[in-house]
Amino acid sequence: MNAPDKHPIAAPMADELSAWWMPFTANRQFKSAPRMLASASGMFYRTDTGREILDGTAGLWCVNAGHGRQEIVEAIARQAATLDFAPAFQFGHPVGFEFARRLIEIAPEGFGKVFFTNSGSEAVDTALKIALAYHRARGEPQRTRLIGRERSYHGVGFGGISVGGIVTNRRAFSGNLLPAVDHLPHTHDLKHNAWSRGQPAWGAHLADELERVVALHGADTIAAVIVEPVACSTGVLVPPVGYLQRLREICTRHGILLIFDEVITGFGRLGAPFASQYFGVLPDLITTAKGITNATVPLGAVFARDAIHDAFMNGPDHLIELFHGYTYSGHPLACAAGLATLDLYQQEGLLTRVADTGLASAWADAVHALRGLPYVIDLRNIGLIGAIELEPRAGAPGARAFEAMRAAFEAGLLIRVTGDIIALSPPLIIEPAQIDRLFSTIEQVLRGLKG
Ligand code: PXG
Ligand code: PLP
Repeated sequence: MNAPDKHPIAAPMADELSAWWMPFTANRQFKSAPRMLASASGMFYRTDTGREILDGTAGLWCVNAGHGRQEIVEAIARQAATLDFAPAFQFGHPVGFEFARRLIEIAPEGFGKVFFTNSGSEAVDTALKIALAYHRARGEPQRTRLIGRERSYHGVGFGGISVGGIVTNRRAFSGNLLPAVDHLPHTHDLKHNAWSRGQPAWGAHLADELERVVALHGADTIAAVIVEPVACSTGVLVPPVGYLQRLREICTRHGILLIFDEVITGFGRLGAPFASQYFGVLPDLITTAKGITNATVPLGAVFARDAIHDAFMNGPDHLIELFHGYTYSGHPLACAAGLATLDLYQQEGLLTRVADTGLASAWADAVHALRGLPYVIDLRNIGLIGAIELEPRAGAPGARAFEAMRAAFEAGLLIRVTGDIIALSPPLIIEPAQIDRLFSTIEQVLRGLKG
């Protein structure tokens, strides 16, 4: 504790929050009026002042089984005491293999392999790299181009922001994004698909834009197309009827891999384990994270069809087949948390609860009952996801929804906003009375907006 003069004691309060440079946050605004979540249980957070906050967003689209689940807490503690860490490069551990086997049981048909990462961003970068290396392994190394979509979010790695379609996430880094990338148009157009209940009828033809991109660049230069089956972060853009099927057909016709980014849609959000099963469309690779451990320990995973993996399994058997991996790939604590999470999902039927119990349709009714409230210009829903699009305030885009987010928090409800869109995605354990409470709070907030 020498040289205290070089480490002046911070002025209390203001500086207590200064050290954490917060992610995707208006740091100065937050630190001037913090919204502090101190504990959580079931459907609720509790603030540092003891106020109860209904979780309308499953944390950040990830706490699918609700908060503080004892079985997961205990599994993590047991694993930490048994095997805290083991290298996964050239060594292995039982819980990693067991979790991969269990995941395969709920995966879409033909998906026999799992590659572990620590986040969705890493899962996306991993899937893009597998796609490039796959074509090389098969003798088509010139397939290097990656096709993303406007208004898509694929995390924040350089790969993910390159194929991603959010200008604010790209602008500051635009000199050094991946070079061989193109984008499809997004499918959201209020002139044609406002007030859609579930999938919009209009818009399947937008998948044909992939044929234009193929004609422009040549199919033999394109490695993969990556899309979120439902684009969630940019405001809940639900795929038009037939759109994903058409993307699949075009990719198959041209030997292009199709990657579904299911970081949000995986693990029951739509009422099936994966969106691939919900929509009846089989991609070649699936990226996941978030709900895979109920968000208790960071973990991501890429699911691969056997044929993708098997294309790498040649050459001398002492050689590494894929030069890729993370120190914490398949971390024992994350795998133990994931196994306990899967047990809960299965015991409580959570991966299909939204579809099986009529929850999706009660949810859709509740979302669309907001029609006519102040500033609401669109409502949309799918599975246990809802979006309320507000008319932007003149000259201040985003301000109205930001105000709604702050007001909702004051009223005891956690919502997520992007631009002037409110996104809702509560834990899959939500009960009807809590759906009522959620939407009556939203109604009160919208009626209270100051203009
Ligand atoms: N792909 C998709 C489709 C995602 O939704 C990622 C990749 C990246 O995952 P990680 O674990 O690296 O964050 C995501 C993450 C929001 C919000 O409010 C969404 C995400 C993350 C944070 C906030 O919409 N999605
Ligand atoms: N940077 C350095 C200097 C490293 O040694 C490593 C891993 O050994 C990394 C980055 C990558 O870290 P991780 O494997 O956790 O992604």
